[in-house]
Amino acid sequence: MTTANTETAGIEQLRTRVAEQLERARARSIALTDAVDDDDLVRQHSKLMSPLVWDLAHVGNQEELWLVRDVGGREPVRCDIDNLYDAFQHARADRPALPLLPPAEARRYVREVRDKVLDVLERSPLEGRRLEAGGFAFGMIVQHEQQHDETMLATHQLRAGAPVLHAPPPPPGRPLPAAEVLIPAASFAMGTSIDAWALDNERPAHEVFVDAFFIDTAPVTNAAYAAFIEAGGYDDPRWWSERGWAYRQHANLSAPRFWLRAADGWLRRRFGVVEPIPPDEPVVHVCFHEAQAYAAWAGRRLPTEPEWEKAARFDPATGRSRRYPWGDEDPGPEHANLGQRHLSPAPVGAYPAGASPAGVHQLVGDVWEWLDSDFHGYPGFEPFPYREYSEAFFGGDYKMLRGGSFGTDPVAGRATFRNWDHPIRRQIFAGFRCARDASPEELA
Ligand code: AVJ
Ligand code: FE
Repeated sequence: MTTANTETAGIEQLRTRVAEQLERARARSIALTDAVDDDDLVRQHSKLMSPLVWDLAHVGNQEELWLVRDVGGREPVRCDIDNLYDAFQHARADRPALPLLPPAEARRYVREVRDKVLDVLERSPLEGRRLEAGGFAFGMIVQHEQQHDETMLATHQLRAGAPVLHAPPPPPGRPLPAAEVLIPAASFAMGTSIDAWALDNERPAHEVFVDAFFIDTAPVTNAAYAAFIEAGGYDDPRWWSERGWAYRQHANLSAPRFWLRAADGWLRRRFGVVEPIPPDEPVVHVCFHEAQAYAAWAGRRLPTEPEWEKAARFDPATGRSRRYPWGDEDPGPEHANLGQRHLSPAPVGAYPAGASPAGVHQLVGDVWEWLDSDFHGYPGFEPFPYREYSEAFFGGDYKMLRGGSFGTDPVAGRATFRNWDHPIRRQIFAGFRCARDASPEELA
């Protein structure tokens, strides 16, 4: 083939990939909303969450704004509802009271938008203009829908009633050769300037020096976390930050969210099922303050965001940063527990093929990991294409989360992907792992 033909073939492959990703995201949104009746769709299951029918129409509205109107230059599908589905106009708690599109109308709306988008996709050069180059705007909208699908999964977890979601159990755990590994001092390339679908807050790539540190080879398990509870960790302010202790008192925290104390141990409620807590699964549904208190009790600390990303991406053999801990290859079922394939974290050691070069396991998938870092732009950050995706949150009361959970789609599972939330949030699928400084003796 000539160079021009090769390029055309590349663009057509990209077009096919975009169409597949749009379809996969939509299949998931439909599965999560078809699983319950209309009454459940419009109801608020928790003040922390939107009604599911809001998420659905909001996903369609963002798709209309960016792909139909901006990329496609088409007339609005509906110009009367933008304000209703603008996340900055209405807090989640207020959304049920809005004159939202009822379920049947919301479904019709997202279908109509999608039909137009498939036509826009056929006509886009997928190069040239920054919004279209590499299919960026399409990728952004796919990731937006998938992020809302994870939010909808969290709403399902909060919902009372019989189970409506089903999935096979995760693969079994395996013993790990070490509890922690040393990541030697060195600078590494953090973030990316070349990943076509990376969002603005992941850019640009920049060198960061990270001092030597130890990081756990696995996230903290339910069994380890239960030991902290049994040792009185929730009743000893020594382990908590001042803010953390104030919140622990105010909210009367005594265990992860969804844990239930039983006569002979702990149970949990997971998507409507009450079950014994698997000891070797990563703990989930703890807030940043609980993670930090556990780490202090264990004589350790949470990793920082650069430490986490270096552990996840740096390849000492080549000096390069990888796209994922295991390499540049897209996540398969052998690498990581992503994509709502299972409806829980997998036990520690379940993904040996997903380990990093240093031997750190389950960095991607299973649970989001709380980090001791605030949300800021990287040096050279530019908002693109809109301030409200990232920049509006910089410097706010947020802590960083990395690595994705079992509820995160692979399209948002790359190791540069950044997530953030308030340090008190527990409904998200978040856990943590610990780290510690390396002493001079250990480095000698
Ligand atoms: C990056 C997960 C914090 O859900 O608030 C969705 C993603 N941005 N719609 C969120 C997002 C706009 C965002 N998080
Ligand atoms: Fe959104």
